[in-house]
Amino acid sequence: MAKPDLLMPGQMMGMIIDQLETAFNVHKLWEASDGEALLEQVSDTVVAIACGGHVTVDAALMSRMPKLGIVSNFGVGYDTVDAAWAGQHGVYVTNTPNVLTEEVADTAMALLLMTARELPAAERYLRAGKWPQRPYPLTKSTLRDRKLGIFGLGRIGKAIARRAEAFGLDISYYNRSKASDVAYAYHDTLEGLASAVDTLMVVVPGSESTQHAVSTDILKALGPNGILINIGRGSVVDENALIKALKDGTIHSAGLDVFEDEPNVPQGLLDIDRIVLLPHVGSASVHTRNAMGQLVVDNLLNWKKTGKPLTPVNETPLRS
Ligand code: NAP
Ligand code: 8YV
Repeated sequence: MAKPDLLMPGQMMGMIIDQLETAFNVHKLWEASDGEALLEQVSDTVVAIACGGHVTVDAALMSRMPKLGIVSNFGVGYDTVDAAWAGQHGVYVTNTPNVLTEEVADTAMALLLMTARELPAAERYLRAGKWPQRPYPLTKSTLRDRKLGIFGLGRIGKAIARRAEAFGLDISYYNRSKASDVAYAYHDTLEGLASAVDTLMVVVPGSESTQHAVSTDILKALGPNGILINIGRGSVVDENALIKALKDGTIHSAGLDVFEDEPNVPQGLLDIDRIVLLPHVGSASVHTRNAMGQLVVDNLLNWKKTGKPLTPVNETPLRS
């Protein structure tokens, strides 16, 4: 029997491609010399899409595929996929929750420590041969006595909170709804949280409701001793407002793993030496990326076999 057609708009890990090719006829859009011609050729028969990274799977693309049943996304965040449209049109969207939670929480804590203690700048100082002249200056900030506010206390937010408890930090959070399984202090607005803490950890998904939620007003509420860490999505922070707040002392520092226009990082951020900038490496170990890749594959194979994927997103719940 002929294998069903699957569209892969952007390059994915070899272990994903190899496994999918055993069950699907995989069409690699990124390799096509004429992408539009490939889409013309396969759109009527494509039943599945496998995607990830910065590739957008929007209504315009999905609506060209009358037989589409599933979009399997590499990553727990799926802001690049129009899941609302998919839900309204009977198309499953799946993501990769849980398998990356602990890795991303490790990275978030590392980023917080690196930022508070200026560790990357101190390392650059040593490599530049400056240590023999004089020791690296004492850091203005410390993790000691910090109050950590978590914006997005979900799977990853809770894993960060567990780590932060061990570091002796006072923890509070803001979500749209109060979590029933934790005793951390809850704030029902982001402004309320930012006013009550000096360290804001962003770990919410990118969405219309979180777009530029971290604004000039939120940074002012965080205050001059404030540290902003963003491990969630670049779109959540107004980058221009952040650059201004860092330059004029509205907040003290920032550690960012995600940016508004990845992989482009604004010069205004690159120019500030004391802040810490990572190239979206929250989940980027071989161990965790393989686990994510396997879940992308398993969602597709399970759907092909049973009609149901393993981890559909909220907008596309399992159908009986
Ligand atoms: P999750 O379990 O769904 O948690 C998301 C949390 O955000 C929930 O507690 C949710 O609570 C809250 N939230 C959502 N929209 C909100 C809003 N408009 N206002 C306030 N709170 C809101 O997801 P997760 O697995 O922890 O992942 C979180 C995000 O981390 C992902 O979506 C992704 O963007 C990011 N991420 C980044 C990396 C990286 O490499 N840097 C890696 C993995 C994930 P309520 O629904 O109650 O509001
Ligand atoms: C991935 C992520 O790096 O899971 C997410 O939401 O941001 C990261 O784990 C990314 O999705 C891979 O493209």
